[in-house]
Amino acid sequence: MTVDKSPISSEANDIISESRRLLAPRIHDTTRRSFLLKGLTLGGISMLSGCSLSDSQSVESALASISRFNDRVQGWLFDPKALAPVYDEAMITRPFPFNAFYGEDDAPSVEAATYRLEISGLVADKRSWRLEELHGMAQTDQITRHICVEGWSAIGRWGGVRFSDFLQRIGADTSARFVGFKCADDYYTSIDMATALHPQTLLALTYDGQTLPRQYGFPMKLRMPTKLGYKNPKHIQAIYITNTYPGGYWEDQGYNWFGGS
Ligand SMILES: Nc1nc2c(c(=O)[nH]1)N[C@H]1C(S)=C(S)[C@@H](COP(=O)(O)O)O[C@H]1N2
Ligand SMILES: [Mo]
Repeated sequence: MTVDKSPISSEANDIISESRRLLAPRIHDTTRRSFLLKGLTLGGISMLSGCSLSDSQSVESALASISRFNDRVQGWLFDPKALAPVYDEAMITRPFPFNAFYGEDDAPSVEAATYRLEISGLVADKRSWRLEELHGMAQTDQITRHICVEGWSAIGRWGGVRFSDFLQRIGADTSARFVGFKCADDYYTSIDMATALHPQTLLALTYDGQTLPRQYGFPMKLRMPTKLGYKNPKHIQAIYITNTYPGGYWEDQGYNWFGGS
């Protein structure tokens, strides 16, 4: 038998290390991690969840409680200052892949002129926003890799308003736990406040220097290179700040809620 010893391309290496970073919580303190994870035997699980694991319903609620536990550990390990890699313009994937829970032709068409971004929950200023007002705020651009759990990744360039600037502008209670998103296609998701405030989290209005195309999320998407694809909502219509767990379209079907590094 021959073993292929050819070096992995730097592109493949990048994808592997970035996926690893996104899928596994980054470990800064190994003692803390092993302390937390060693206890996760079946006995520990039943203690954690208060379930006897004797029927499928209690197994299911035990698993749900592990998932919540994982979210808490990941949130705790999230490093609010660590930056995701950025790439050169030459590395942008063309054409950029489309994905949604429906086909590309069914992506919603949102009317720019009548569009209003609705704001609710724990914020001082709940007035809605017109697109021109968002374009009037300071804009920034970044080239980052989008990783989808369906097994593909692609590099793209998104531009828009730093989400932390926006949250500050609307007087969001940044001590709240969650930011929730409702989309024009009935997709929905939510993120932790630490990621909402991360410097690379963008309220993206453009793709590759152009108005965000319809299928990629017009009029805006939240772009987070620290999170997996399904956490990045397109066609955002409403944003709300809350302490009540909002879940998400895929998250409610079993995908990990934290979904990132
Ligand atoms: N509104 C909305 N946002 C969504 C989705 C969706 O179906 N609807 N799919 C998610 C998933 S699973 C992925 S991989 C990315 C795909 O974004 P893209 O079309 O720009 O590649 O959008 C995410 N955000
Ligand atoms: Mo995805």
